[in-house]
Amino acid sequence: MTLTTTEFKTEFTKVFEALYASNIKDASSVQQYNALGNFIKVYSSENWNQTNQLYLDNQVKQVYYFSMEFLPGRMLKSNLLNLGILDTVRTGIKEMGLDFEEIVGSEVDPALGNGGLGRLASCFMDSIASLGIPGNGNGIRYRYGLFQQKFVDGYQVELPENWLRNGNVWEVRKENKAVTVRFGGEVYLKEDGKNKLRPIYSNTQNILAVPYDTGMIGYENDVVNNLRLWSAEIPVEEEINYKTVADREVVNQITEVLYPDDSNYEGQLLRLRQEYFFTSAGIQSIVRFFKKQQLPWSEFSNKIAIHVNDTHPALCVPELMRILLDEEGLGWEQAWNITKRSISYTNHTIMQEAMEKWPVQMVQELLPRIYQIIEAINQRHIDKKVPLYGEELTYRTTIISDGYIKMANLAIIGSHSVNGVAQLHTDILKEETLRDFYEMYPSKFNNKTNGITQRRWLHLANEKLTHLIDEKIGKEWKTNPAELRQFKAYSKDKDTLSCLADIKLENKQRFAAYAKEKYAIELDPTALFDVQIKRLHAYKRQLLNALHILDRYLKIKDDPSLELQPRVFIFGAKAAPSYIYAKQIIKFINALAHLINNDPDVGDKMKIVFVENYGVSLAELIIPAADISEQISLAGKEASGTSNMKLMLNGALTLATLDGANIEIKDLVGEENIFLFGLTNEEVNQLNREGTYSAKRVLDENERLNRVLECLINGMIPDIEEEGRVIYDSLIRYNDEYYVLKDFESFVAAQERADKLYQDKEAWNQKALINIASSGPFSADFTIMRYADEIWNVKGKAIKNRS
Ligand code: 26V
Repeated sequence: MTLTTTEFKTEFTKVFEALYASNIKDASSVQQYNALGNFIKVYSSENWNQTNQLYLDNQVKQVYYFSMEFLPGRMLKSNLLNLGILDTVRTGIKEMGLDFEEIVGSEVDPALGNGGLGRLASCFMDSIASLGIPGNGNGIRYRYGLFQQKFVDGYQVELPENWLRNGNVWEVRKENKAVTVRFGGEVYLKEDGKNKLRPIYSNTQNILAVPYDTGMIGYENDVVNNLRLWSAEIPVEEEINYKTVADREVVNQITEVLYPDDSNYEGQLLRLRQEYFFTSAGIQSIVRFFKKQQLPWSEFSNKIAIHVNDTHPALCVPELMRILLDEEGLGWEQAWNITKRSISYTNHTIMQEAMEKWPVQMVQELLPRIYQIIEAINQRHIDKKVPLYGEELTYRTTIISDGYIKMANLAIIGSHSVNGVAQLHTDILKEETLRDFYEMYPSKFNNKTNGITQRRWLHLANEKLTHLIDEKIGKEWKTNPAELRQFKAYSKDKDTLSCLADIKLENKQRFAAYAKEKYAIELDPTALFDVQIKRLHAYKRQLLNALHILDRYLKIKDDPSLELQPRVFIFGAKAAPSYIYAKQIIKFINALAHLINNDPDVGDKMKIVFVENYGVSLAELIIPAADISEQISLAGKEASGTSNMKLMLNGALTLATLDGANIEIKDLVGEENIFLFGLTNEEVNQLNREGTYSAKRVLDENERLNRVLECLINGMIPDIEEEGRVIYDSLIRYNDEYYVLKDFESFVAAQERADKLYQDKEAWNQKALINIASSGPFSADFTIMRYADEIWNVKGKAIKNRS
């Protein structure tokens, strides 16, 4: 199916007129965007329908990716790219006298996730469709996404994110596919006359789950998969029971807003409701689809793979058991085998405070039948494992203990595969965090290092670089990213290196224009752009970055004539609204930025830009403009990281600790093409074991660091009296939990190496090129092929050679 520019213009005009009955030139860019979205929907609808039909007719095995969060980013351009009509449409729009980029920019970026975990889910949806793997996303259609972040006097202020204010062209409401989800009430088991126990419910609250489907368009392969997001509504026949506004609110609340905390578990009832809501709805719709095919139950796990993205959807385990036992009348053993064989689980964090556990009483009251099933799973686990592993080890692995239900334990026991998201992370799971489980089920554990879609993060975000690569090595890499390695052959080619430098400069100019318009900051695009973009968390150590900036500032103040490599420090980070310390770090960095950006002694030697409301769209602007990628978490704490991969793909050099996927980056590019510093995971463990670390001692031994820390409390930085003191205390009084001071010196040394190398533009560009050329293995396409082969056992349309 090819589309000519003329055909596009005719069809697009028709769609517009049908929608708005007016002249397109008078329309707002939102209206133009809406019409273009509708055009794309019509254009791809046949493939969407056919893909569904094909899966059904051939009874192929399908994956269902359950995730509480998806962060798709704007979809207009990526859909055009994947449909193979981006250039045609862009030309057509231009010929019509309209502004393509303005139309693209008027799409709201749906922030239905917090950070890495949600964005990973969306990269995976893109790769699953692009590999032609029969796959579906299952999540929540939040009415409000992650809060909008504003800075007021340098403080983070949160505003509601009404992402649906202009409607949403991509979704299709499917009320014919709605299901009912039951909460609360009482339940008892009753003999059904056929020797089976069936649950009898009373006083339950029944909620209608209505799906909204969005097409996930594969890259030039005619595949359109489905992302299904559920919305909570009052069932029509129960309207009568919801008399007051407050009654109705309880229902609407379920899918009202995304929880903005990705760092700290809080046992909130509404969150548990959300988790069960989308899990139950998803599992019900899977079972309904399976039954339509009239296959025996023994075929279930041959036709269906259910993936649990972190523990948030771990109630998949008891919910599938419930349906198989109670509604389909299967026996326990058969139901349990089906459940385990179908479900797999990914762990995304080892941070103890983020591990989900629910108070027994809460689950008992909200989900009485589910609780009975969890209890039974737990009891059978104990009965089976005590004889094999003894009481001590077995009781450390129970699902229910100390009055809580441990969601990771439920996910591990109820699944056939448990994976970490980078090699080091998986090793830590096996040896430390989940050690007891690894002893019990060694073959369940496996690693799947994260990946990113090169389509959004290179083709779309950095079109110029994409063209350069195409020109040098052809287009094969687009469907087989391992081919990017061919680009290495140009690492000594002066012409290519200078093109690379020009492209980087242009991308930096683009960001500088944004900074100027938005924040009235004048940036020198020839300065070194140093980027740290990720959620604000103590373990990610934005503070270490800021202390280094402060150290540079003091140097300039000592000697304003000092020759220093000019740098622009770019931060993007949201803090969870309840994470006070993280918010204090934001205030500190903003205050520092204010001081430095306005100090005439500094001039162009340093500028700091802390962008407001960091998200997918801003990432697309910042990443192509980066020279340095800051990946400076305390070793052992960052499960993988994914901005590290995106920045590398765009030619930034990584400055990093040996943590998460940074280690794999190092292995791919070689130590000479990365700036490493800091403690290793083993050294951190040893320090923790010894318990003799003294931050105060580090401070006493380092005059430079001492001066830097003094600035937190001596009034030099205006307006951070409280924050400066709290941060100072976290380092000295509370002994620097994340070894910021311990790693300071080696961090500064790494920064100095970077400065020095930047003086030699050719050497720098060479390393940038090697980074780009080495990033193929981080394509999410490869990650997904491994999930497909090793966990899900599903086949794609055309699986290409692996790296
Ligand atoms: C955690 C929690 C825990 C408490 C309940 C609410 C809630 C909501 C979200 C999360 C997600 C935290 C886990 C997470 O985002 N992990 C990140 O996953 C990335 C993709 O695997 C990985 O690259 C990052 O290193 C990891 O921090």
